[in-house]
Amino acid sequence: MLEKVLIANRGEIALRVLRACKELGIKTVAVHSVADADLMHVRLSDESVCIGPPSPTDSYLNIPAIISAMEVTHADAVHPGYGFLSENADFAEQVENSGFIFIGPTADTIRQMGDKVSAIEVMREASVPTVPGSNGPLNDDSKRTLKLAKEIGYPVIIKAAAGGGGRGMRVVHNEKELLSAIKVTQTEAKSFFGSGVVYLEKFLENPRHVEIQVVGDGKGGAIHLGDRDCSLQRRHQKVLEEAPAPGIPKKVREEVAATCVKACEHLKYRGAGTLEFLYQDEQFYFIEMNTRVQVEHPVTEMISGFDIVKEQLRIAGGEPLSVKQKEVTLQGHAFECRINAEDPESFLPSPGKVDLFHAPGGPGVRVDSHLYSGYRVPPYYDSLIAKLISYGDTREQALMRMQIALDELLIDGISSNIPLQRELVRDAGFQKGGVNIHYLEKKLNS
Ligand code: MV4
Repeated sequence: MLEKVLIANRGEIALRVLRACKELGIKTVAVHSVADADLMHVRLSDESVCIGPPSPTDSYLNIPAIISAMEVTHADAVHPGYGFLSENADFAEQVENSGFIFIGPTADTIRQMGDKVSAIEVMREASVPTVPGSNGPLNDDSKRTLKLAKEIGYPVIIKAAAGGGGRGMRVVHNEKELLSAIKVTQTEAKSFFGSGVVYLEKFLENPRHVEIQVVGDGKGGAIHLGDRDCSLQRRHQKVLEEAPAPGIPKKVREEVAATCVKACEHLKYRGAGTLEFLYQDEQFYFIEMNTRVQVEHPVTEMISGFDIVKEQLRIAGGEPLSVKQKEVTLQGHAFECRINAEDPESFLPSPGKVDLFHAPGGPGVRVDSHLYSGYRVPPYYDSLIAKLISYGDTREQALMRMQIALDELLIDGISSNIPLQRELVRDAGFQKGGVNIHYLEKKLNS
């Protein structure tokens, strides 16, 4: 088992990882920027190291500084959380080459999934359903590309292989726009990501974003922990998630999850991962895989009773999966509201001093947050300040509990999206369940 883990992240996820380490009796090292000395997990960790100036490039993305901190504190492993270096294959590689453990998949797996073209190829070979498309990079053969798009049918979407999270994509509605759209996307991709490789897919007009949580032991064993619906998003930022995804037929749900497990077994996938799908007309279409723990992992933990972060630590320590698939029972329903320090009208970040923080409670309520009264939200990082999670035996009960919890939650001194979340949990369309990825933006524009 791991003895000492360095937490290469900040905010709520750093605290989440710290708590998991403590439960497992693992010593902790917090690394933080100059702006983050007052973070809750820095206070609660066994040791802490300041790794640089506030700017993420100089601190949380500074690979030599983090590896040096592992050396001086004699940590044996690093947990990257989400964002920052969590999906950086070069970081994982340098960590391992320095004799430390990267808590996550191998550098090769991260690299393979970071390239969307190769991720799709791997999944397709493992019988995971994918979107009809080029099944590979587009080349200079314009005639062939035009023919392919015609066969697939417009609209189509051009995506950068190195993209993801909504950057480097372009929807094409007819053949006269196709070749120029490809050129623009290639040029853009080259400058954004350093690779101009692009691919083509059928553009799905009204899909939901449904993802499947998996965990692999790195030796060919894997399990899934069901699905989550993350369709409520604004500008590719998720706002409110739930598990399970409502209204999906049992057979469809179970079949896709089983193919995800098969794929992870085939890959010898190690650690926690998420396969992202678009879901439309009772069909799943794989689009990307995330090789990290995700912000929304708590909703899966609530319905499975399974601690995903503790399992990441155990697997990194060389232990087998703690449960078999048959022992995974998914029960009840969970929601997560992301609470951001942002202006409710403009959505611009709203850093500053939290004069008062009061967390809600009661049965089926969980708060993952690093906030405390008097904490100053720095302006340099993501605006996520809390995740409010509710659980219930039914979707209705979980939603009721979320409504009550949102009304109890108090954050004074800074602006937040609490008013938006209070409105969303009372929205008729959302209450009905199964809204698509365009629902929130349409609502906000009306
Ligand atoms: C798509 C799509 C429709 N058809 N691919 C956006 C982010 C990236 N992860 C993939 N994205 C999309 N890919 C096909 N073939 C629509 C989106 C999309 C989207 C996906 C998930 C969640 C929110 C979204 C918002 C706009 C577009």
